Amino acid sequence: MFIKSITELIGQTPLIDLQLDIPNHSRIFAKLEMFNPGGSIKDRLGQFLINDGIARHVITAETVIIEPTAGNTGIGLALAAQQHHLRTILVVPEKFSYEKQQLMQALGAEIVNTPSSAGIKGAIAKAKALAAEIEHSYVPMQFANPANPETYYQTLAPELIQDLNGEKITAFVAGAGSGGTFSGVAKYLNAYDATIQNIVVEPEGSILNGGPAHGHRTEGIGVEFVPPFFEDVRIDRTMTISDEDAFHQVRDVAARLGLFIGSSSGAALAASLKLAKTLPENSHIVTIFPDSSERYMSDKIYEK
Ligand code: MET
Repeated sequence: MFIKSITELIGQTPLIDLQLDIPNHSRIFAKLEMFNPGGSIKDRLGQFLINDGIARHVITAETVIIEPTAGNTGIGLALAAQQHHLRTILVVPEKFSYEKQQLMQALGAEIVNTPSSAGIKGAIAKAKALAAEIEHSYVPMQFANPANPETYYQTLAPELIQDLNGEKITAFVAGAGSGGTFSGVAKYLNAYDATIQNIVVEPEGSILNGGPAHGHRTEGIGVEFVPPFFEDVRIDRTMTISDEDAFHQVRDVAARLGLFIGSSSGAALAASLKLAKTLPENSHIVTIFPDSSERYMSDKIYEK
């Protein structure tokens, strides 16, 4: 394969049949998004948000990009912004992994940290405040921009259909942070086959199940407010997964399948396995593995 820019490698990731031994012969397929060049599913989003801003003339040569992020969206944005030499400021709650923050800076982005206790809402507020101060700034705002679900509607979702080559999908299972991946893919899949069930995954401490908001170790998913993108998508079930269950899967797939996955992938797999038990024989579950464990080594992701 010959390429002229690393960004040519965004998308067209593999879909793996995990070949798990599930008693009712159901199969779980996972989209391996860690194979994007920036190491996560958010490369797709970064590229789409920058191209969308340029197409709408809200991004010009002098624009300063500002975005609140848990890190992966920041890496994706920094990668795309670098191609256009755009100054990029990423607002990141300090709790998010050291590796992700180093990678954003290595790509040339500046980081502004906000207190972990203020959550992602604190980072959103800080990004808005910076945008009000800094001239020629543009906040893509992944938490509200319809281009976020649109990214996955146009790229990842059709890839799933192609990858499966006509195999029926029983359920789509995905975590939600901004909610863009879940909503965009669910919408596309339901237009293709309305019988596909959409299952959203959150860690304990996220609010979708009505429980109290609190911190969790599972990183990159979990919401402090219901994503606006959920308004026009059918959610068949919300599954709340403990950190313990998510990290158990992280260790298990490394040991058994040779796969390095982050904790949001671990949560998606834990939910898929629980769901499989409730589905008919020979069901097909499709899920997403957003990133790799390698960007969480400083958080001791493999230690019990
Ligand atoms: N996963 C998205 C990001 O990396 C949203 C995180 S919200 C917990 O920015």
